[in-house]
Amino acid sequence: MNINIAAIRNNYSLTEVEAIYNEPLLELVFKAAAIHREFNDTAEVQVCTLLSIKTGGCSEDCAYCPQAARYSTGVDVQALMKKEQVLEYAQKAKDAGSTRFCMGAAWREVRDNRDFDRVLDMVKGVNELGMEVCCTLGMLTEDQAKKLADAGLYAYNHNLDTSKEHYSEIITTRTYDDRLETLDNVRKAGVTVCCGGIIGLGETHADRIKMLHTLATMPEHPESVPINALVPIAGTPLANNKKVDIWDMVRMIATARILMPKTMVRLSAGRTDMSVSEQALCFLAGANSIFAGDKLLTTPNPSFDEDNAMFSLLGLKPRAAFKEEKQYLHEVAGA
Ligand code: SAM
Ligand code: DTB
Ligand code: SF4
Repeated sequence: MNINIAAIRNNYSLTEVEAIYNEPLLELVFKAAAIHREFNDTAEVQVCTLLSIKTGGCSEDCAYCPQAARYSTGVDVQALMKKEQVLEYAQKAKDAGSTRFCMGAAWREVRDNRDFDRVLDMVKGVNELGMEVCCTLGMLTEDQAKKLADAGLYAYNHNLDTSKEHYSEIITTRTYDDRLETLDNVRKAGVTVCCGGIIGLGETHADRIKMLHTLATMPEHPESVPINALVPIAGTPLANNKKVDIWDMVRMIATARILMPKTMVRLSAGRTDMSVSEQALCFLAGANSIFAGDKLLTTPNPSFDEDNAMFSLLGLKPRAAFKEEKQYLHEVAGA
């Protein structure tokens, strides 16, 4: 199939997405790499550090999640962290080279209470450190999204996880439309959108294609799309799912890159099970962001040292904070 390299589109048909996804693997990687070179600096990888600011005890039934209260996963419930402690983590992450800091809470949704006010305060504090601040706190109203924006929030992570059709096999305590509504509220508040999914949930290739189609046909592409490989967690219904094949990860990343040329495609959960060569393939296929630090939210991740060694081996460099905004201001100033 001929891919129109020059255009950013959001009117793909499902058949078009299917055709891209099903290209012979190396052909797909080659095309994704060409588009990546055309739209982005391929040496740059955004480094984002995650911190679980409120852990465990979640009321939802997401079948993959170590933090759902209803599964015995051995994750200890922890109340909302103190702002000072969060800022200490953020400063450490910044010193280690991260330019984005993402705070996660095991909440179904945000409630208008003192805990939310404390999160707003944390957002302000991390923003003042000069980092791009991201949160993932569950469902949001438009008013809550605006409050987060006013506090300086740069991005909001809210994943679709899988296709609309497969969603109810994985989560029954909320709907796909609930997810889409929160994403809409985030957009309306002028916060950038980080939205992706997980592979290895027992979904079919058709489900993956449908999820990518949903993402790529949003009125605006998400600025960032995390692609997670399921980290199977003992005690959850998906504990015994098969390990995700690296070629499936590469195929997802390459298709996402072709469909959404300027989006940050994040090689997310699952890196501890991947070799450097496998991760290099993902970067070649268009991944240009990772989560760094030895913990994701509750599960292990490669250390800063391991990632630094990988970056120097592959000739990659961390992307600066607020790069898009700086470029925009530069262009507006006519420089
Ligand atoms: N509670 C909020 C929510 O659900 O949006 C925010 C935190 S939640 C843990 C953030 C995302 O982590 C989920 O949407 C899911 O995509 C990802 N995630 C959770 N457990 C995972 C696992 N075991 N393997 C891979 N990704 C996982
Ligand atoms: C995303 O897509 N992946 C990250 C982040 N967004 C919040 C979370 C991965 C969590 C993996 C399981 C854990 O560490 O608890
Ligand atoms: Fe886990 Fe978020 Fe689902 Fe809660 S809502 S169980 S934290 S993924």
